[in-house]
Amino acid sequence: MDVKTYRARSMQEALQLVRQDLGSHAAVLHTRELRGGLLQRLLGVRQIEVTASATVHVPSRFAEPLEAAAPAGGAGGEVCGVRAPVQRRETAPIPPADQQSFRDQFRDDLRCQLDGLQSMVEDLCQRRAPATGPDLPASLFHLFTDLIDAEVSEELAREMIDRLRHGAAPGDLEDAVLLKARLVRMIEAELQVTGPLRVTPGHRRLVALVGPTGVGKTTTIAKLAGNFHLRERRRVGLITVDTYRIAAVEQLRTYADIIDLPMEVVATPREMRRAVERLANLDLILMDTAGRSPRDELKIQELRSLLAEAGADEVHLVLSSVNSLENLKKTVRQFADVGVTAIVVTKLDEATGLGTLLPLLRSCRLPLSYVTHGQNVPDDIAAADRRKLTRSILGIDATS
Ligand SMILES: Nc1nc2c(ncn2[C@@H]2O[C@H](COP(=O)(O)OP(=O)(O)OP(=O)(O)O)[C@@H](O)[C@H]2O)c(=O)[nH]1
Ligand SMILES: [Mg+2]
Repeated sequence: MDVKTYRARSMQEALQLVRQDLGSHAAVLHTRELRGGLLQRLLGVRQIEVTASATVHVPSRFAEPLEAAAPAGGAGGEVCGVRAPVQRRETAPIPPADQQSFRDQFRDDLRCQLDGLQSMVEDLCQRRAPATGPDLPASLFHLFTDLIDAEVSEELAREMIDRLRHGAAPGDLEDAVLLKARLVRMIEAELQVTGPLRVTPGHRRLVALVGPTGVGKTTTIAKLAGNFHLRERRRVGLITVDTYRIAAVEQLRTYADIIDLPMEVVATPREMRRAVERLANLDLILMDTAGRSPRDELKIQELRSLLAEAGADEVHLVLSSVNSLENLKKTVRQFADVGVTAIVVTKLDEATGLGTLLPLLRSCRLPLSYVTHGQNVPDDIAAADRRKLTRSILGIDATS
């Protein structure tokens, strides 16, 4: 059986190869667009594969629409010069002169359809990947791959490279340093931060930390308490509403004892009111909460009423940087009801790439307050800093 495969950058080129090799009567058996490697896709390089045969006679891939369009009884058409056999039907014979005009009509119709299809596909490719067209300069290509390596979503990476490209004068595209500096500024602008908690002596501020289980809420509370009490000499107290597990209460109590802080354990809204009253003369009350599965609607509502009863000034949602973007987005959505005002990101020391923060913050429109980068209390915490985070995302040495 004589079946051959041809590859080219366009359908027209592929069919030309078929014609040259197998002659104008070859049958097109199958066509497809190959996905290609990442590099080819990024550069917008297309590859079309056509399978054809000079001897096999089966209905061509192009035959069906032609048959429908053609008058009954056609013995076969020519597809851009390549024969496309059609199934025979029992119909009245067509005079030879008419057969010729049918074939001509066939060919013209098919050419129109193919041209239309090709420009539609090209148009779609351009719309999907405007920044990564065939002539993407190497400097931008490297920045694009840097963003992908940092786990920035492909959509946002494309958008940033596109903005860089369109904002650049022709000479700028050769200047890798300049482009990188612009990308740094672009990322910094994406990262909204709150700065450290504003704790003023004599003005009690109540800050609650909420989030899924095991993300580091209690450890972060201990770090904040340690810093504000031991280093900034503020009067700090702790409340825990995590009464589901004795170990959780004991965990916070251990920190309260070490740092020497008052601590209240609260199980009901009524107890909450009294606890807040007892700590009323402090500068900062930090409230620890039980890890909530974002799927547990009832517990989220319970948390909401406790926070409302406490009159929390700020609610920080604690998220682990180890989680996937989809997971993080889902968590943010499911905690939306408790009135989150900022995001704390933990476990930066364990993250493989911090680029997920960019699409996350863009989608939830919340600022970052703190980041934590280890288990040491109270050291491994810092107020979120745009410049440092951007450098971490792009893997730029902190000293450069
Ligand atoms: N590597 C690393 N580990 C951390 C960090 N923050 C917290 N952890 C660890 O994460 C684990 C869970 O921390 P917890 O503070 O108990 O987490 P939690 O959110 O209070 O957990 P639940 O109360 O069970 O919901 C502990 O082993 C912490 O030491 C961090 O920034 N980096
Ligand atoms: Mg805890």
